[in-house]
Amino acid sequence: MLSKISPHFLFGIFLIAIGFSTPGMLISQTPPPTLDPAFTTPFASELPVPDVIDMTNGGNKVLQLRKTTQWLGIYSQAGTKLYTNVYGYGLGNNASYPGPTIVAAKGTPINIKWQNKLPNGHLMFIDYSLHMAQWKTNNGIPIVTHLHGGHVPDHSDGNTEAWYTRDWKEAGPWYHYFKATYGDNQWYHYPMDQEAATTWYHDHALGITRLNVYAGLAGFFLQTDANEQSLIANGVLPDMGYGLAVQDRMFLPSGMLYMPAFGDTDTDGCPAAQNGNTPPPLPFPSIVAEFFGDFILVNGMAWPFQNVEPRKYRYRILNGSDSRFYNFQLSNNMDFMVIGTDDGFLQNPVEVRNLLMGPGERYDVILDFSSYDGTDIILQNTGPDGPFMGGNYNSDVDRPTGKIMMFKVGTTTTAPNASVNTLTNLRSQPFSVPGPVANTRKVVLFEGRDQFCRLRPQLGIYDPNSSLNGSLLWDEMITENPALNTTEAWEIYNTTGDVHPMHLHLVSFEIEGRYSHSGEAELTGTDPVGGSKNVMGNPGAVTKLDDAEPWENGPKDMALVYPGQMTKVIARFDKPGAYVWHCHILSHEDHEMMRPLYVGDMPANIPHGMGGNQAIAELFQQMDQTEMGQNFPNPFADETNILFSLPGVRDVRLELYDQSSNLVGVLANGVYPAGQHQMVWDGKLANGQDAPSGIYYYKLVAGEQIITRRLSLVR
Ligand SMILES: [Cu+2]
Repeated sequence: MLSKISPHFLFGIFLIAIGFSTPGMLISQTPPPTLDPAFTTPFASELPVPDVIDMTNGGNKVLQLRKTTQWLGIYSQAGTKLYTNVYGYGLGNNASYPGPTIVAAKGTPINIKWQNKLPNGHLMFIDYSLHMAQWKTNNGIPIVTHLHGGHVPDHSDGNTEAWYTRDWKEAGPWYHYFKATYGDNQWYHYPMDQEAATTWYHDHALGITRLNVYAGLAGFFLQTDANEQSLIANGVLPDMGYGLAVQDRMFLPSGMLYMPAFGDTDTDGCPAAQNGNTPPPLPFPSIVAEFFGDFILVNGMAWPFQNVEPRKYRYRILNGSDSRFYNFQLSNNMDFMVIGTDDGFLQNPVEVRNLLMGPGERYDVILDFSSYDGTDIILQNTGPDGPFMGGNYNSDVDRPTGKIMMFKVGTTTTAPNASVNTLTNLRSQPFSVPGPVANTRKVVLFEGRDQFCRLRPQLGIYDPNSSLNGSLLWDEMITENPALNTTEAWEIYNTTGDVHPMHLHLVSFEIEGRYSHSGEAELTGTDPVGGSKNVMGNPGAVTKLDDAEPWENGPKDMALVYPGQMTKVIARFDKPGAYVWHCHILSHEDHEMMRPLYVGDMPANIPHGMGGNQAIAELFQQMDQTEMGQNFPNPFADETNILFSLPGVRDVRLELYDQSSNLVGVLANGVYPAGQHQMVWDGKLANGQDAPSGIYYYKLVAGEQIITRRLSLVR
């Protein structure tokens, strides 16, 4: 590994360029310093409650996706509030992160137009080497909104390849297909034909889902029905409850969102590194195998508190994080009373001391504060700051990520206590998916290496008689094709060392149980892009280990699949068309751990497998998406860092201007390779003297592209 730090002096300005990415050279890059979570005192900011858009009477709404600036409860070392640029959803100009909570009722269909108003230049660094949405840089950012847990027609599901840029200027292949097939495809139709559920909407654009969600594109969509309304009206449940969207994040010292973009590689088991070959250089910026932030946000606020009364409260907890599993517990050792799973109620509430949640999962819980007048109760997390491999985790609750939020219990009540208890019937009969099971399929989770030797999780099939047996890329031939209006059992085999939270679109499934199996991944060669092709060896006779956990016995669209195990789910596929299934670790989903799911007869003209993989190498060369972040720290006194990223070799000039548009310095001038580059300005003018306090502009000219940003020097 080679670490290259090249000091240059241009017009007397000191700059450092870190991390040149030159073809054929191995790279070591130095990540920028990040904001220390210790500067933010936990439980000092109130829990935000997103605005509610009540659509229980039906109708149409236009929600706009916009860039906005929001205070996420974080502080600088000096104790000042830091503001953060985020993406949000909202009515008109009122974008917020998380987006407003949509409430709609069974039997009353609604329509939503998700209007993309995001500007050019993503908040996060983009890895163009992934299989991803292909758009031109001056048309905004591709987005597509998926209603997670929604039972909706395929044209309104938010298919990952039905993305579109600002004002539908450009769109993905499935957008065009739906438009050609169904006519207008700007309005999404939600038929509201499912039971009360804690669904949520979030971005799903191919290859940048993790970045769009990280930047803020998520919100609750609560579906209600007559049963739930009667439980509330009769005082069994308190009300519709509070959504708690739990997400981990990292920040730069300026308050800017940060996600590591330095890929890690290890050539063991890498097809491209075999036979003495040198693997291609890692792309920069690069996706990381998994992401774990050091700040915990609930509803977009770092470690908030909520004032509550000594009575029962209802919470819809969402793990909206990229990769982090939480093992929630309460500091006073009280139980969570689980009343519902992802997509509906349990038959009877189940009390648990610990609540394990993988990314994408929701649990509907009651917290009973009745006997805790005047106490502070902390929602804690004993889950790991790394990949979750199952087993019992007991990580320190005193670390920053061991704390989530605080409930401050008052001493008086203004509302009657709800009557719900473990004997309450929340639904007329236990949830089960109607049979008979018409087909059982064996699908497999793999971990291999991509063409750059990066760890790459994948899905695939176990079918030794098929030429497609083994791991499959996103755009290889569709293998999951249930017949319309049939029930299937999916046996999901895990051959990796990690737990993967698996999500199926369209359906609410039943977790039938978990089994042991003997199938192990075997590397058999190279896939169409030069990564590894694995197959699963004979799984042997499977042995049932357990039924679904008691708190999982409701309608689910997420299933945790443990290492060395098979999880069996039963689902009914009752709407035709194109859907997907994937791991909900967003960094896995964006890196090939997603596959199409087509229900019913497949038309010949569907746009799947239209050369996306063949185009990756070309795309990486062609994409002209230069990016430059906000300098950090900002404001600054001594020195500040400016990061920019180039999609290819570019002629670059980074100029510095004062408020009167006088050129006061040049921070970079020359031909720079593809990748991320970091410049440092030491606050000195060309003559070596300290620049005066004030506003300055830094302007990046990279080939045809110009990006200008503002910085502030305060001495
Ligand atoms: Cu995964």
